Amino acid sequence: MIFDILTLFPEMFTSFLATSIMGRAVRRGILQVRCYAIRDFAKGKHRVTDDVPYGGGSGMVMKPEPLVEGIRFVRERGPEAPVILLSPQGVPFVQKTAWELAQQARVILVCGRYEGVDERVRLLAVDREISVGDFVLTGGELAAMAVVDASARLVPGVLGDDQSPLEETFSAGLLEYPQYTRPREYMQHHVPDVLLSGDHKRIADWRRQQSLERTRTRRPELMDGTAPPEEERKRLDEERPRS
Ligand code: 4GY
Repeated sequence: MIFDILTLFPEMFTSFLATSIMGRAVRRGILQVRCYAIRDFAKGKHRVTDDVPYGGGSGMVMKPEPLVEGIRFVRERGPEAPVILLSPQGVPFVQKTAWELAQQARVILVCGRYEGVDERVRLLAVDREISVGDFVLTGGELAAMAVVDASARLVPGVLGDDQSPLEETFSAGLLEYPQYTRPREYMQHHVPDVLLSGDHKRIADWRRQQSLERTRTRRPELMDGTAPPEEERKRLDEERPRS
């Protein structure tokens, strides 16, 4: 999978792409990430990328020309790819979005800075706009890294064979259950006995109960929907009386 990223600060991505799971995927060639400096597409001696907002107000706005020019350049260098702008005005990025992007051969991410991006960039050069959360960052770079990380780890071969993204939080539509490792007792807190029982059925039941309870108390909106989580739906369907 290829990510092409347009940013004013390509150096922000260096350690992210060199470290841990992402670093290994890049070295193996399963993941390819190319960063392009928006400033390289700005004209004039000073290569200015921002300007004052029409209508007044504080802060600066990203000029349209360097962004539109940069996006055109990147699009021409590779297979067809959706152009995605990261901003708080975007459609919420959720696990389902990550699965969807992980199917793409290439994705182009555009990182804004300052107070915003000239509206004509969206109109002329952007296919979709996504937000990683209801907060305001100083730039789209951290959001882009979140999108790359969450999507790339779903590409076959990126995670080790012992880690499956299919049985984790949000895949089941519920929050993850509590996890423990050694030591058995730490600061007077014991690992729950059930996890030492060796009874796989009891362990699975306990974990599901914990997931349900955790979701109910922390994220009730994940449960108040009409659709029950996938796993529960299957079970309910099997138990359904048929006439
Ligand atoms: N939240 N989700 C986000 C963000 C910074 C002004 C446009 C977010 O995705 N991006 O806060 N981005 C803004 C800063 C220009 C990007």
